[in-house]
Amino acid sequence: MTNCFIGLGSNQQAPAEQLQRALQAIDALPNTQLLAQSSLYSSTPMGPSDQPRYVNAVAEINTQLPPHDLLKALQNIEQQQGRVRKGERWGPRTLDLDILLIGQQVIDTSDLVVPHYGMRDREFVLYPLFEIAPKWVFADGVSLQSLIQQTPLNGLYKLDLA
Ligand code: ROI
Repeated sequence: MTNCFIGLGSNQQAPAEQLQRALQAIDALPNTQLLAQSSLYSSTPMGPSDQPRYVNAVAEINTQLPPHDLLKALQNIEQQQGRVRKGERWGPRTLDLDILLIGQQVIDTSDLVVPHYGMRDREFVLYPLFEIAPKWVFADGVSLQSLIQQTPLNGLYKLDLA
């Protein structure tokens, strides 16, 4: 039983609904419960700027799935929600599900790197994570709070949804 944080992102085909559906699908995975979810945030695209703004969120789950099984399960959800992997680097996407953290585990394999390699400098990951895990400290002693203090919002704001 391991607590794990997942980053969600979408900028295509009703992004907020994509995230809501993905959260339900994650909660329905075997031996997995959704423990917490952040607000939904509107964020400035990282990468090519000629794409729509993203909706981002972070979820905390408890799962007994081994990391690579969890990765496969998340990739299945991405595909079920119409994700097509195109060649374009950092282009628009219907649904992106990233494993950010699995407790304090460090994983470094060709298809899975945990903690997620880019998360420490992405405001659209740090702020939603901070909402649900304000006391998080990385294995090297760096606190999430200290990262937040040095990371500008870059246009990030909470969506006001019913
Ligand atoms: N930009 C934002 N703001 N949010 C994302 O989730 C996101 N995901 C990506 C890239 C294309 C890097 N840019 C993003 O994969």
